[in-house]
Amino acid sequence: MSDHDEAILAASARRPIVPLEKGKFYTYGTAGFRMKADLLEGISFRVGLLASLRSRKLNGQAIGVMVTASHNPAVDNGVKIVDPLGEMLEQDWERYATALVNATSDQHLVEVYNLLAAELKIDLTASAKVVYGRDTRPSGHKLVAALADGLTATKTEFVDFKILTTPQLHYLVRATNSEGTPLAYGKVSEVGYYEKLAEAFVRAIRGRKITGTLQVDCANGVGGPKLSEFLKHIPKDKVSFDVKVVNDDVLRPEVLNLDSGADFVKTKQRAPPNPKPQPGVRSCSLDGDADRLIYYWVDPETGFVMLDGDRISSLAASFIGDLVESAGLKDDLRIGVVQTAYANGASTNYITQHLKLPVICTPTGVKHLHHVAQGFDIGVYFEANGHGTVLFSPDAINAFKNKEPQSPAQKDALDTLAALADLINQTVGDAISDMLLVEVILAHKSWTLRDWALTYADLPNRLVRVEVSDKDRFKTTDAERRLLSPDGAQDEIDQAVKKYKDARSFARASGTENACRVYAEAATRTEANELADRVARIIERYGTL
Ligand code: NG1
Ligand code: ZN
Repeated sequence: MSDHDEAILAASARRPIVPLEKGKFYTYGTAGFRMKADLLEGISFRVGLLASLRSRKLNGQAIGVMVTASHNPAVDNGVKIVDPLGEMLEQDWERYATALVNATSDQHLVEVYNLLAAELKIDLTASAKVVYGRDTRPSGHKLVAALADGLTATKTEFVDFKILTTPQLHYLVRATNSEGTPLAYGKVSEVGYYEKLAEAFVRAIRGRKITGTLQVDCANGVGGPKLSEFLKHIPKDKVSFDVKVVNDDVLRPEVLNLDSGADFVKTKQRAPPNPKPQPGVRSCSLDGDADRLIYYWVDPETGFVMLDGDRISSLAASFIGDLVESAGLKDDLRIGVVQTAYANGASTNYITQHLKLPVICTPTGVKHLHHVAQGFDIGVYFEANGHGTVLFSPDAINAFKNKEPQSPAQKDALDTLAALADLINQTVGDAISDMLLVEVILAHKSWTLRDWALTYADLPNRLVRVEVSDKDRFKTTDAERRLLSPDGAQDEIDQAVKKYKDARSFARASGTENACRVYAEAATRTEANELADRVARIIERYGTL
């Protein structure tokens, strides 16, 4: 038993876990622990214990904790752990988090804590540090207080960065751990984040002109005030960037993610109703914690057109691929694109056949994409829902900075690449950083959103949510593109897909909700809808057997 025991026991009694019905457990999923906020206080406290263990295991490096439920309604919240380089918690540790959170009593919690420390050979007297932040949800306040109790009980040093976007917290974790080293990621402050982005943005734009106004819908989440703050850091004499921030009301919690935001736009495939969409305006939406981004405009002739994560991915891959070629680095650096099964088939074709870049498909959840993207010198990864980023290897960054340019054009390409490596958040998908990337690319290419949309035509597609009695019976293989069980379900899906042209469909259990998701795409809208319905019925039938 450690000398933390009594403190943990006492604090745990003040931050109890809400027991679940028999046989049910809390699990650390794709998005950490996420549920109704009133279930989360005890969980947040226990996450504090876990974060302290993780920091001690990693020689006192700072671990991050973010309190957010992203695009979910205001009554939800979530707690997520961030590793020292700003990445998602290492997968092995998810089960330790799950074990702590499901301890059945205060005493049992202390036992699990000490058991983990022993098993993982953690010195509980070593120093530990945690940095944390939260989005604008009112429940966040109570949850970080519970978290701080866990940190205090375990004698962990902590910094409360208050209200942040999720990517800002990831930035701060990495900045904290790299401070004073040759790999310093940036100043350890929210202002440091703005300064880094603004400086890199000016360098990446290189005097090119951004045309027209960009309207940014912030889902009434934390992205609104943070984007407004960022904009103050752009030097007006160097870049003229006309941004209209809308849906940035963070004072009324009930409007968070309501009929607005990247998730609304992507799932409803239409512009938010407020403010009333004006034809031709270049627009984009962030989600509630500003780590997803979707572009769109309402065309006076054809109506709503959306540019989602797949589009951002192919735009970035194409632009960076061209720059690498102009910089004379094509033979030195491997560029690749990472997608999930939800990527539109047309985007995959465009990237492999037109851009001639390799594409790897991984299971859903950015931790999988991020990991695979690290295998390239330049790894572009996005989920179709608009979460993603571009990762640059140390070799790539070294080449941008140190390669001797053979011509002014080569120098220009190298300088732009170096600026992009600073502009693009290397820790996690970041809607504000990704938005600046898109604006830089459009300015360089002198493209409108229509020019961008013309690069390829999306296959019509549909995503359906299907309620089932036990989603865990649905097991997948091949990066979630095929069902292994229940027996016979995949055969039926295959038969259904065969009936349609250019069709593809798959079903999987959601990692964040108690349901299955069915995705279908086909040559026409009618066919895509019909196929989605058919497969949804198959899943419904197997789901209630
Ligand atoms: P689930 O619920 O596992 O489908 C959803 C998104 C993921 C990811 C996570 C985490 C879809 C189809 N799924 O996962 O891409 O973003 O939430 O937020 O968009
Ligand atoms: Zn989010």
